[in-house]
Amino acid sequence: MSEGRIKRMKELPSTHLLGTGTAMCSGCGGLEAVHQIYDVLGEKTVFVNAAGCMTLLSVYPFTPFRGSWLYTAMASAPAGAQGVRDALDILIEQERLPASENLDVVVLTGDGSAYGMGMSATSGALDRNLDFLYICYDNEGYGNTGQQSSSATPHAAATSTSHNYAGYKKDLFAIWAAHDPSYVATVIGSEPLDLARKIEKAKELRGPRMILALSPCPTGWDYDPKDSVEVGKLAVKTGIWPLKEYVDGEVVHTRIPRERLPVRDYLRLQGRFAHLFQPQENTALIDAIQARVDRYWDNLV
Ligand SMILES: Cc1ncc(C[n+]2csc(CCOP(=O)(O)OP(=O)(O)O)c2C)c(N)n1
Ligand code: SF4
Ligand SMILES: [Mg+2]
Repeated sequence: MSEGRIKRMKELPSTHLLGTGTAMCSGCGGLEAVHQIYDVLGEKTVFVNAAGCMTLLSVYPFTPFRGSWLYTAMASAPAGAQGVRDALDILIEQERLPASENLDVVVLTGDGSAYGMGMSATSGALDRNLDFLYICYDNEGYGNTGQQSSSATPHAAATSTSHNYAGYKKDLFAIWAAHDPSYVATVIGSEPLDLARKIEKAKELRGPRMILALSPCPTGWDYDPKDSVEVGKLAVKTGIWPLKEYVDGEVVHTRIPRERLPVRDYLRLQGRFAHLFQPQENTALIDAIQARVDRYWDNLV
């Protein structure tokens, strides 16, 4: 782990890493996305949250949420969502709750749960055609416990459990689309109009819907918090994070970076990739990362 990242982690209140405090890191790209999503969804929601950084948002009296919140273990948020949805449906059917007070059930989960621990519970909820919105803020690691690698960690990234991550980021968008749900979309906080349009669309639909938000994480990715928006924009402009949606069996790209910037520009800003540039540039590995991105876009045409 780089000295910059160790310093930033030491500066956090100790409660942060224990998941029991109220501190969020400045420049948190996940928080930026969740804030924008909540602006569109509003208060008539129940958030069912899998343990992670965003759990810190629920701590009374500091919570910015004005609706309801249910905390679950990492793997269990979709099961919790099923229970809440069933309870609301039964109360409305028995006329113990007016239909006007119905709530949207929203899972809020990190990538550790979404790509890994919670995958089986999520697949089951999709099979049952559960009416819920599933938001994954993807900071590409177990952020709350010190950025251990997850199945969302990109190839070659340094994490607290890998100097040079050997795996490849799982394609969660494709895994969801294979279940043929109502809606799947990728978003990023640095593209707020694209994000708002997709949340509005998801809000109008019923059945399983996922919003997958790449979430630049200054603490885990090791860059200056002021660069969060820039890192997010580069993820889109280099083609590393395709903005797209799946609806009615079709995948549509909502932004196509016609003249893609080199992936170097994105990698170089982040301490987790510093070993690709120092003490000397690992050209072969950077070229291999570029080739995977090029292949993705070349296969589209
Ligand atoms: C079953 C289980 N194992 C471990 C933990 C401890 N834990 C709490 S948050 C967290 C990291 C979750 O990572 P992710 O889902 O990516 O969310 P992030 O912390 O990055 O926001 C872990 C391992 C837990 N709560 N439950
Ligand atoms: S560790 Fe990353 S995702 Fe978690 S609060 Fe800090 S910046 Fe946000
Ligand atoms: Mg995470």
